[in-house]
Amino acid sequence: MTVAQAQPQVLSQTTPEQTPSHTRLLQFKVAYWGPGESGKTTNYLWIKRKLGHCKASRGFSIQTAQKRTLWADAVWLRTEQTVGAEKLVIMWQVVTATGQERFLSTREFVLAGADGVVFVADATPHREDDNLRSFKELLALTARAQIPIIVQLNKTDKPGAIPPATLAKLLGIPEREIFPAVAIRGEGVLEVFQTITGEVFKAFFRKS
Ligand SMILES: Nc1nc2c(ncn2[C@@H]2O[C@H](COP(=O)(O)OP(=O)(O)OP(=O)(O)O)[C@@H](O)[C@H]2O)c(=O)[nH]1
Ligand SMILES: [Mg+2]
Repeated sequence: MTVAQAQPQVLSQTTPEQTPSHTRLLQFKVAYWGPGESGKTTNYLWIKRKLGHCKASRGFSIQTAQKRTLWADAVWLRTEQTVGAEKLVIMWQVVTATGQERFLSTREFVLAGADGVVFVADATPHREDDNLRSFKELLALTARAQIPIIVQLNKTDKPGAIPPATLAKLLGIPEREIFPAVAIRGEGVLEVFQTITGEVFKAFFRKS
C-alpha cells in the first residue's frame, strides 16, 4: 500500500491471526524538485489537504513576500500497515525545494537523505531549457544515492503546453514514464505521490 491509499483505521482491519507481534518504525523522505514556479508547492499543498488524515505534523512553508519558496515546505505523514507478523509505522517526510536559481545551496540541503524525488517539470512553452537544467542538476546531486525519481509534467492546462513526448526527448527518458498533471486542480497529484511512495517502499525492501 502507498500513502495515498492509506486509511487511518488500516490496522483495525487485521484479523486475530494477523495480529502483529512487533512494531517497526520506518522513516522516508520524498522531495519535490524542479525549476522555479513549476508547481512544487502547489503539489505539496494538495497532498497536505487531501491526506490530512495522515498528517503527523502541522507542516510549514517558508516563503518570500512574493509567495515563492525561500527555504522549503515540509510536512510529516504517518501511515501504518501490517506485513506478516510485523506492524510497520511509516513516517513520510514530504519536502519541496525552492526552484530559485540563486538558492542552489539550500536546494541541495533539501535533497539530503531523500529516499525518492518527484521532478516537477513545467509544461509552459519555452521552459525547455529551465526544465533540462533543473533535471541535470537533480541527476548530478542524486547520482551517488541512486534513488527513485518520478517525472511529473505540470501545467498541461497552459495554452501551447509542451507535450509529454517533447519532454521525454529533452530529458532522455521514455514517454511512458512521464505523468501529466494540472496541480492547481489536483489532477495527477495523488497519482504521482502514490507512485513515488510505492517506488520508495519497493527500493527499501529490495535493499533490506
Ligand atoms: N496554469 C497552471 N498554473 C499552475 C499549476 N500549478 C501551479 N501553478 C501556478 O504556478 C505558480 C507557481 O506555483 P508554485 O507551486 O508556487 O511553484 P513552485 O515550484 O513551488 O515555485 P518555487 O518554490 O518558487 O520554485 C502559482 O501561481 C501556481 O498557482 C498548473 O497546473 N497550471
Ligand atoms: Mg515552492
